[in-house]
Amino acid sequence: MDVPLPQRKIIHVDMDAFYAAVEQRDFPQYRGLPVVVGGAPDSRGVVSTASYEARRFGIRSAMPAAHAYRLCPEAVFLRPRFEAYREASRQVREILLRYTGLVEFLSLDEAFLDVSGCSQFQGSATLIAQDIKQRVREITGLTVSAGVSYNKFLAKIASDLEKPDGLCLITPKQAPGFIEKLPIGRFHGVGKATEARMAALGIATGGDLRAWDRDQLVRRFGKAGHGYYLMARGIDERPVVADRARKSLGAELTFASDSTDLARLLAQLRELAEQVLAELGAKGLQARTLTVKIKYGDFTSIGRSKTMRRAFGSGAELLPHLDELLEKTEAGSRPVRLVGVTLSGLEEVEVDGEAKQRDLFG
Ligand code: TTP
Ligand code: MG
Repeated sequence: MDVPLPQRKIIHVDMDAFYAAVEQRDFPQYRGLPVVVGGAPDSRGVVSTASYEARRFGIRSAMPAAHAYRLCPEAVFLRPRFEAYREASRQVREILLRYTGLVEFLSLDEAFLDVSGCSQFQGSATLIAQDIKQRVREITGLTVSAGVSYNKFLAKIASDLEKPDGLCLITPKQAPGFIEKLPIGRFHGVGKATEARMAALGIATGGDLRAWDRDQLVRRFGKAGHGYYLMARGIDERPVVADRARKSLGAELTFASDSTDLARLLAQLRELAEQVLAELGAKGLQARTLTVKIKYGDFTSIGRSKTMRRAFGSGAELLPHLDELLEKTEAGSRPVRLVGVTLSGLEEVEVDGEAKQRDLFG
């Protein structure tokens, strides 16, 4: 027998144009201008993010910086300052943990909170979200968008609806209407490849997805098909997992075309490692094990790992090992489709009793 679960209250917060917003905060001369943070326009680097002014020119994350330059040559192109982003992220982390210990940080600029058990503001998740936005603005000088709903999937959709500086609620009653029109690529777990497969089946929106029965979806998409079936009906029972329970952190990237260029693979691995390290720092964690993942052109994957004697939290300790692990693969001779970096053996950094303080809030 199915026992109905009590309705949860989930908030998803996502900083607005995060890296670019930090630059505009720290360098007032860039405010109101198109700002592009990432690789140099005359390099093979890519755009990390662009200010909303720059987005009007069509500039987007992950676009080659050279392309961004062609779209808007007068934009201000800046190299990332990860230390500043880590610091802002740390401040936001502290703010969020004051509401509940049930906070799951997804990246430097994004987190889920389960506030079902919170008594502040008579338990109103919308008022809590409003308060979070105000505190983030006061303490960091940055804006954050928040989405409120009864599960993770819809809270994440909601945070994006009124960006920047948005606050949006999707109630159980409104959910079917949103999902009906939602492009399939916005569903949790639907990446580019799945999106294309769905398109081939005539599934472009949540409404199209809903027309498929569970067995058909499972036959086509395996276990994920079951998840799609539920999501199309507004059901997503994934819990918010506090970071203490986390086992590993990682990032990966699929190339537009397979590569045998070792220098390029290494450069990409370094970028991914920087990203994961930033996330690691944002969560107040250190790691012991580094894993490099490679997927070859024929879709076979391998991982090569190294466990350090002491936990590490910075690039100086980690970056030299990327080279060494990459050499233990067939990259260079065999075409590579995807590279990834994972950090595991995570432990909390003990500084100024910060971890203890977290326990108090938890
Ligand atoms: P996002 O939250 O995706 O983007 P954003 O915060 O810049 O803009 P918004 O949320 O308002 O749409 O990513 C957060 C940060 O992560 C972003 O500022 C830079 C970094 N990032 C990359 O380095 N590469 C990427 O491809 C993406 C998407 C983000
Ligand atoms: Mg963001």
